[in-house]
Amino acid sequence: MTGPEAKRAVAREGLVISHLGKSLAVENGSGETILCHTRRNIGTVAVGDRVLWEPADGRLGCVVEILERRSLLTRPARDEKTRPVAANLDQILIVLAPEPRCDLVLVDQYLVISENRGLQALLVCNKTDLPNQPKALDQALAFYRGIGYTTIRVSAKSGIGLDQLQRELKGHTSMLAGQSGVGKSSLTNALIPDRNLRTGELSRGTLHGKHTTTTTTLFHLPDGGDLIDSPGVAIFGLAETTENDLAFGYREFQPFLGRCRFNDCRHGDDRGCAISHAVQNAVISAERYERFLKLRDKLPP
Ligand SMILES: Nc1nc2c(ncn2[C@@H]2O[C@H](COP(=O)(O)OP(=O)(O)O)[C@@H](O)[C@H]2O)c(=O)[nH]1
Ligand SMILES: [Mg+2]
Ligand SMILES: [Zn+2]
Repeated sequence: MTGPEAKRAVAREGLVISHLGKSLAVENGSGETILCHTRRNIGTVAVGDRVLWEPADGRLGCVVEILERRSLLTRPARDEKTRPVAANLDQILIVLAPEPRCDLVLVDQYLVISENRGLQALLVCNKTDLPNQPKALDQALAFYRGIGYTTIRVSAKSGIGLDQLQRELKGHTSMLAGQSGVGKSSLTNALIPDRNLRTGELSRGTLHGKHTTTTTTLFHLPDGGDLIDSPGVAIFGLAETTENDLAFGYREFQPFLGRCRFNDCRHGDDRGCAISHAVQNAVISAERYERFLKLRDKLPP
């Protein structure tokens, strides 16, 4: 056999669990990790991708095909328009904490992406062991619960709430999202005790000695399900989001969409806007609406 025939004969399935420089760590059917390079022209491989790979020299391999994706999260990139971050997710865990101070515009942004990609979103409030729990954070959580999101209070440090979190993760591929320092890597550590991940130090970090997750990595949870931890704040942006997507991403706006006087309503000070009318009647939260307008004005043209 020659050409594609021969290649197909030895290609096998694997799961991409992380990027290591220019290589990929691919897990085979027996749970072993094979360092792979990627054949050119197959597109950019993401953590969570199911792929076909072929053995190369020694313990190395070559990824030859990306199998069909259930979902794909991307982030803005300099040269390309976007870059894939994680594939085949079905759930996003938005992690909040008393410190660093909670950025609700960022929370809304994650929720907009979740709504538009059909991903479940869970709000996880970490560091509940700290004595000082800001009232604003509790109020924000109560608000999101009120519009139908599941919220969980946990502590990676004391272990509070981790059993409930584990139940929510079972059977899903979930990704941790949230500002740097909220405790994403600490939660990964706590959920996967036999992994010794390095977590950042908010207070003790020095400029260069700061340990943080340096690469997006997929972990298998002991009770079932997979968890992806990724460094950085803007793990995914609104690069591919239109104004319509944004309004749809505010789930409590959905019943009002299509009811504005004008088809091209931007839901600002437009006449006959059903959304701003709902805000005036306190059916939609004014603060959420303010954040919607803020994000609307930040969307790329
Ligand atoms: N008190 C307390 N501190 C925590 C908790 N989880 C994480 N931290 C601390 O918060 C800092 C940032 O944690 P890290 O996991 O690196 O955050 P990441 O940037 O989101 O991955 C570290 O100093 C952790 O020790 C928690 O549940 N309670
Ligand atoms: Mg981290
Ligand atoms: Zn409108």
